[in-house]
Amino acid sequence: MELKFQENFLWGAATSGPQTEGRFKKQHDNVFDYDFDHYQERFWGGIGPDTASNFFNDFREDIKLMKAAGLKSIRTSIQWSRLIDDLEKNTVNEKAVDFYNAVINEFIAQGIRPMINLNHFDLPVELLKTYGGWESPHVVDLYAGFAAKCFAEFSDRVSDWFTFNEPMVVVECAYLLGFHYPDIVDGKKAVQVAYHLQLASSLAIEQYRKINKNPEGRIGIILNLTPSYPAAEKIEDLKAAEMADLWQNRLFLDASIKGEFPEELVSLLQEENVLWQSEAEDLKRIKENKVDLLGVNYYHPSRVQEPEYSSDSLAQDWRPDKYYASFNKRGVRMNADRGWEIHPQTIYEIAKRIQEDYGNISWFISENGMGVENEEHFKDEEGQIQDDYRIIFTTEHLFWLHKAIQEGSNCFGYHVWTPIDCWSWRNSYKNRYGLISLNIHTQVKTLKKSAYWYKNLTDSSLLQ
Ligand code: BGP
Repeated sequence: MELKFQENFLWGAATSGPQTEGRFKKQHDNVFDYDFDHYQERFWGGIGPDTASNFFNDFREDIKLMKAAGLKSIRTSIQWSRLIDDLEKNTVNEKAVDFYNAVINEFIAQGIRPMINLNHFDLPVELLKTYGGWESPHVVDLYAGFAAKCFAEFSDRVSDWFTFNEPMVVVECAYLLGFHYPDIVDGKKAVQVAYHLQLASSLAIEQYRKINKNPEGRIGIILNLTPSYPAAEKIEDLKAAEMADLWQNRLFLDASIKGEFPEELVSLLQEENVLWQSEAEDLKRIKENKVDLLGVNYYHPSRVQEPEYSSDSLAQDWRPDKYYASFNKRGVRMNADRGWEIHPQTIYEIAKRIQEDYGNISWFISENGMGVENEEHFKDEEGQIQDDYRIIFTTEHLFWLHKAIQEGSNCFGYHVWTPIDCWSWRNSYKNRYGLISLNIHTQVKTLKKSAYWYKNLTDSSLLQ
């Protein structure tokens, strides 16, 4: 098999500030720093984000390794909790500006195009404690101010911007499932937080249109799209799949690309008496500030069936999953280490949907990858990790992406998660995703077999 991708296809990788930089000289703690300080035992191996992969100190060496792994582009993030000195007055910290300038300049010097995301779950914890975080419209305004500072400082050299990474993860993990701090389980609050995250994204875009200094500049959002497959072709499961899709995908997708929340969702939330509080003026700003491009993070599909109502669940407060139940299908391919189904064809279906239902907007795969435990067991005699499973995983996903592009999908790139093994939310270093391995004791970083494979691919744009 030989598949050629278009000449200017953007091959790269994705990472984030909070998962790589470490806490060195940071102005504020974000919610994960705070969570770790108070509930260390909740993190795999009791390891928090203190050092991470030491990007703050090692970024020049790390970027050289990324170049060796064939990256032509990178998506990372600027941490609000590092850039801003006084969160209320929105004043920048000059040393942090110097750091991000040095990082951006180094990427450019090494021929790697920097794409910058403004929020990767990393709300400064003071804003949570003082205002209730994303429950508060004031935090939305502060975020738009932070975004404005980023555009003013860096948009002369950065042409691709993203307002949020996976806002639905903040809503679900922090307000419904109790996975992320502040571990609130409250459907009504979750709905309000979802609305505020969308509003914050739109207000950041509004700022961008005023401040951007780059004629080629564009701004988008990164969404974790999880097509929902019904368990069976029966009306109850089909309905469940539609509801999961409305909540998990269409809420942010419609609002970001079409400028409006799905009508079906708004009516339902209204009927249930949990619709968000909104101002007409803000809904207008959401309508006026649509994205230019879309990033899609794809790891696994979602499989749903009709929910089973018990008297307990009926007594609970409103939650979106009262309309659907997620389940793991038996007999499918799994990445057992992470507990995620492997279903590469879904990438093709996502592409088709963007093409048919979302005006074939310019988009790219902003994250896709395979998290594996105990990779040191796959070392050869020279000490190189032989991660053939990762090469197969990536090849299969790219096969389906290529097919969609051949059929007219407006996809301009692919970013693997992630260049160098990084720290992760609660899972810490349990699952490794990198093209480059990290020894967390010595901070030595070594290219895996997949890094050499990726370089061949990105130099030739030829998938074999
Ligand atoms: C995405 C996040 C990344 C990364 C990845 C892998 O949802 O945007 O930050 O963490 O998932 O997930 P995990 O590290 O939990 O295995």
